[in-house]
Amino acid sequence: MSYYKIGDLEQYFKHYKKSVREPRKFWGKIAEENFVWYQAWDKVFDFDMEKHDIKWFTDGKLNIVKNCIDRHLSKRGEKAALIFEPNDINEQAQVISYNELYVRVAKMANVLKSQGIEKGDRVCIYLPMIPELAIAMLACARIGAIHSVIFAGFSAEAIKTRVEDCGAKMVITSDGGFRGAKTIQLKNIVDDAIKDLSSVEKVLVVKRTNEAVQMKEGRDLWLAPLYEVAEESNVAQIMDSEDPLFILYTSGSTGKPKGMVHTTAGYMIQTAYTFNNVFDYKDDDIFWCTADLGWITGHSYILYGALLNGATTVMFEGVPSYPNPSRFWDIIDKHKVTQFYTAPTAIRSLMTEDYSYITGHDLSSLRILGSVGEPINEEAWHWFNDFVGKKRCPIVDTWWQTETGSILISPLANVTPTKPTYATLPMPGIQTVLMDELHNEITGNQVMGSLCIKFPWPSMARTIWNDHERYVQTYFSDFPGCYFTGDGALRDEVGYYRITGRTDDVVIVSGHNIGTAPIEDAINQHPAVAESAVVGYNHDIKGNGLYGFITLKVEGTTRDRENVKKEINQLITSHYGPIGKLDKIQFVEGLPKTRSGKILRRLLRSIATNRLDTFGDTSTMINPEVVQGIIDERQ
Ligand code: 6R9
Repeated sequence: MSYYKIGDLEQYFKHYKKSVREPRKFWGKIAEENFVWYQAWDKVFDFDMEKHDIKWFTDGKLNIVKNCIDRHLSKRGEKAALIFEPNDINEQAQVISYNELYVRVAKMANVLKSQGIEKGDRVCIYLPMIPELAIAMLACARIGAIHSVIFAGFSAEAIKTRVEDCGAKMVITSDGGFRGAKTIQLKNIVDDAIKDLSSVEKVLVVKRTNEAVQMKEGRDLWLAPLYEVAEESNVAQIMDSEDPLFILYTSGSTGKPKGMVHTTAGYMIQTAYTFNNVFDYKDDDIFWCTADLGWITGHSYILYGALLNGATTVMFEGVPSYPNPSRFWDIIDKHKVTQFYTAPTAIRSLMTEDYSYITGHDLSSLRILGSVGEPINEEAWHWFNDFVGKKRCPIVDTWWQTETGSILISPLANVTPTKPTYATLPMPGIQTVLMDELHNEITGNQVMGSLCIKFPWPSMARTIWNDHERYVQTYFSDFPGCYFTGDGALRDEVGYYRITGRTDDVVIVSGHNIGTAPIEDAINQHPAVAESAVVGYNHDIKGNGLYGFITLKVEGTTRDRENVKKEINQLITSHYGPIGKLDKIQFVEGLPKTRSGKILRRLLRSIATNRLDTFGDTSTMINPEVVQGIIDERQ
């Protein structure tokens, strides 16, 4: 019996049970039957939960890139691996076959080696969404270097913190990057970031925009001449199952960003497995995930999960609004995309555009839609379902984290019946539990609590780079014996999970615990509202009051604002109950967001509570320009 593919709901329950009762057998079989190894593992897992030392597939030897590329060559060498859609509609898309990808990765790997990069060295990659980004990641993995991708929208300060923390020996960047109508001068930003850092020996520069850049003698090298002369084949490095594959930084509510360390075998197996089942992958699919590769979603599903399955994956350099808001629909139509995986923030922004941007595009190739990054509000869910999926594509609302490596709670397309705003059921192998304030497990259904996982899973991050103590403190100290996700969730009458937001975002109003996501859901039903974020602030009578920051759709801005406020509170009362009514409402130009589209509620809370000194790490903010306006007009 094979456990790799789940065919129907009954089989899902069967596999789930098996994964809990006999995890060694379950994961062992998946690992054995679907991947190539140089040497088999000794134990499927080995945990020391005193030290939080977690190992999967001990002493196994493999290379993830051999699994992503080499083993596909005999069967699907000419199949498209990557489709690159450039920012500029006048530039031709590139289709890169598995054969070509092999050569490009091998050449890049040889360049890295020629510049002194060895197994275990850290390489930071600060590139726009161009094929070289994916190729550089794979080249690192091929030679055993640890990649750490830094999103190309980050500031010099954010790069500095990351490069310094991981002690990178090399930075790979480009002269510049195209993003919508803008050009960003990446090389200049890198120069600024690393001027005082001694660990960086080489900066490798890809040509993309032809910006003029300064090349520092002895440190900076253009990629092209080195790449030109590099050998077209490369023997992949033999890696241990637990050798680090990459470090990816994620920001916490306090302190510097955390360098989450993912290792080789467990990450490989679970990203491949979840890609295949969540998106009901079939051989001829064209998979498009709109995330940036600098985000965990890009790592696991644009790149590794997709290539491990021999899939065709689309990489888009630009933004949804350029040259106009029909760009996403253009791309789906042009490349005949079958799976479209995006974020609620993108859906909400496209929803505010005229429907005519969608009509005229043939979206009939679509089979499956996906959402990730934030709770998807009900209105966005329905719009996605009705107008993009035309009510015939299942929506997989996938819940997971940088730390979890792969999707942990999600419907399986064409297997799990969906329910708007619910991430539904845990993946096989994932033992989700809800905990109360006294740290006891809450059993039964129709309950709410802190979402924890009580058994390790293969793709979980193993540590925080250089700070194992912080790893233990952050994830394993709140609920002893369990991994704490930081999110709250409710479990409905059939056992489906709905994520209610970060538990930091729970507000206690007059003694009632209020998750902000369902209130935002109600607010977003208002026809004039584009987006909303609700946070708590100190209130003399209620303990905490609710403060709503709201952006209006263009047509909403002409309405009488006092009326809109009243209607919003009426909506909350009827959908949620009067306890959720907002005490303060502020209409704002934009909500502060992270690069992956998450609303920075922490920052809004600081503004609402008048504590402007508690902003914390804001290096991941994509639109700092909106903050001052919000502060100036705060109520
Ligand atoms: C993959 C990713 C993780 C946090 C997570 C949660 C929120 C992600 C979600 C979701 C509700 C979903 N989140 N997916 N909330 N429903 N489908 O986003 O990783 O950037 O580390 O963020 O995002 O709060 O804890 P990351």
